[in-house]
Amino acid sequence: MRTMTSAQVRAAFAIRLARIYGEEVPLYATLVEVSQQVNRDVIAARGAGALKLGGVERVTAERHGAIRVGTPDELHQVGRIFAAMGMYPVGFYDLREAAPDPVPVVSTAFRPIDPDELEFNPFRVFTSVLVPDDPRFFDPGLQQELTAFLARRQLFPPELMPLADALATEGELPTEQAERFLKLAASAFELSPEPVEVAWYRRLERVSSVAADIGGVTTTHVNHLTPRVLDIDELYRRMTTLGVTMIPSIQGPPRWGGPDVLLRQTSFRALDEARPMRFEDGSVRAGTLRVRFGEVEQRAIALTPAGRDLIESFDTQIHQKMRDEHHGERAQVTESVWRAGMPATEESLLAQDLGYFRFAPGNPVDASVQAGGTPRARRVEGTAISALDLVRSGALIATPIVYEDFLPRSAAGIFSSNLTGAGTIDAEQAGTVRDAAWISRALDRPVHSGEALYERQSRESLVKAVKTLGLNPS
Ligand code: OOG
Ligand code: NI
Repeated sequence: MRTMTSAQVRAAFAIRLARIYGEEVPLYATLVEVSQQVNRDVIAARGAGALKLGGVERVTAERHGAIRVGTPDELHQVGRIFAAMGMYPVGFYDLREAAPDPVPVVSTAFRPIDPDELEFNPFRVFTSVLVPDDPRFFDPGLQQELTAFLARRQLFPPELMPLADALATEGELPTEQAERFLKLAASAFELSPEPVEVAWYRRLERVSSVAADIGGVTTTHVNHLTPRVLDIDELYRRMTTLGVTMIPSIQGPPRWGGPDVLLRQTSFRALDEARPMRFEDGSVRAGTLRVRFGEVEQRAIALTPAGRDLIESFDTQIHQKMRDEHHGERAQVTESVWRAGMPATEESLLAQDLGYFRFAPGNPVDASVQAGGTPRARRVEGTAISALDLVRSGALIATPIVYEDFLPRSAAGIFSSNLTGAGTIDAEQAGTVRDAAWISRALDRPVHSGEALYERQSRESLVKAVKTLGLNPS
């Protein structure tokens, strides 16, 4: 009997969503095409070095999706669907705290957590859940109506859920059932032809256009699907040359002349999409909504908590400099702050334990390197062996671990740069408590920490490489 594994279903699901999204948002095809041209050019110019953060097949196929749901029950179902495809919740993002444009959602991302699974297909989905009972956004009357509206709808067909559970438990399904799962799961994220109830949608939109996108309709859809590009500045230039209106900036850490870090993202502006609308007199007419956009991203090395703290401190410095002095353009100030404070090479990121690396055995080892032990550099557990010394002697090869997660500030920036209106918020009220533990309870599964996963990958690769070299950590 032919079967499909969870990983194969994940890869196929990413392709199906791309087909759906590409038909719905034609400019997406241009974005993918330009991304792939840029990737080919970067690989031609930089060779293998361009691919140390992921092989060519991985990067070419790599996408992240973004979806938005309304209730803990819907989130729970989403968790089952993604578990079927080997995708698990990682990280917690509170977009309600995002200045200057708070959005009434909290989020996590579903993704593979095992390095081999990520290399096979790294498809991930940024998933937001509405907080309809947050009094800063919704008054008591609206809270009640919204909660009742959400409780009545069903996003996923009942036939899908047992298929999802079987695939999650078995790790594979007979091909026919896997195909059925794929069809049902993908079509749940297709844009619905059902008319939008205009009065209800507009009421929510006055609070937040994201609230309207989630709670204003009885279905859900992919909000965006994001390809990965190896040079996002070049992608931005080429899209602009083609006449596509991009958001004004690239979000995330700057390009500054040293190693790129974490994640940089940009997007083209949300476009008018035709949606049938039902008006209060009962008539249905063609209308337009503007909620979906085309995002693109460049991924780089994952930073340790110390590395994250360091670049946070740059933001404070940049802010102060822009305020206190006439330093000129923000881009120049940013670059000078980064150049002054950030180690200029990957090796120095390793030396100061600011970035995560995985290790592989290099040249046969010279025993003398075992003695040293450079301060702050990664140690082989239970020994005085320093990974840095082994790397410097050529005994170990260190490769940066790619950042697989999201950045709360960029996510907020992406949300807000595509909003149709400012929305309203009552800052005097206390927010409803939502945290990683809440998401974990709603999903009935643990929410992983990205940092813990990078840390484990780094440590395990180090122990293995050192054993291969015959250094046997105790
Ligand atoms: C999600 C926005 C966040 C990202 O890449 O940071 C996001 C949304 O608009 O639903 O996708
Ligand atoms: Ni995104």
